[in-house]
Amino acid sequence: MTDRELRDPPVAIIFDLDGVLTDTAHAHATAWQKLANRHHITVDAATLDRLRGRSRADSLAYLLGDTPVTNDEFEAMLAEKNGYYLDAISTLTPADLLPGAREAVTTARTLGAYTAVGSASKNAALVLERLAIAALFDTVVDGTHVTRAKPDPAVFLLAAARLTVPPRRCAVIEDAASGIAAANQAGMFAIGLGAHVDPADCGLHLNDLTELDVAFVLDRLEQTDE
Ligand code: B16
Ligand code: MG
Repeated sequence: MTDRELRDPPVAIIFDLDGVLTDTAHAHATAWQKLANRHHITVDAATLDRLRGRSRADSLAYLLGDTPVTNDEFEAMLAEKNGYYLDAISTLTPADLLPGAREAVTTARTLGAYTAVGSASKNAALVLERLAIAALFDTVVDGTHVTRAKPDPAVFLLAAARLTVPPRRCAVIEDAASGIAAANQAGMFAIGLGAHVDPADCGLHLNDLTELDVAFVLDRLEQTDE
């Protein structure tokens, strides 16, 4: 899997994608807003915030609430929202990596950790390719690989299993409450970024990735066996 020197016992940092490595969280919110406007669904900032990190289908079900739609209408709305999202990210380039993102991943690798992406998005491979960062991850688990979405821990547990690193020696970096809940449920060290997570739910809370002390996190993961 890798030719660099890895720590023994092995440790891993699992990065969420949207809102952690790049600001596509904003593009998702704009796409949901467009869909809502076109279908006369009322949506406010608090509702959009609750969609953060959740799968496309879970998000639409939440937006619709009790509004009855057929399966075909539901699928058509999912496709419509994804069309708006794909339009919004059509100009994505490596310049759209968030501050500190590339440094955090490369430092983790230099210091001997496995690196992974754990995203709910079915567009994760496309986004990583546009950011030109896919090669910096030992494994990528996304919405095409799991059926149960965050806050279910499946996406993070599959990443840990692929890397053969026990969950207690994995850290997860997340911008969404649903992702922090998934990390805690997985028994991983939950690092929350920004204003959309409750610091009380996080093992560590930072404003953004420029504040991340990777060496501190890796040392802490190693000590979970002591
Ligand atoms: P898609 P993450 C999540 O990605 C987004 O935060 C969330 O807003 C989106 O609904 C979900 O992916 C599904 O994305 O429609 O592209 O399949 O934050 O888990 O990287
Ligand atoms: Mg996210």
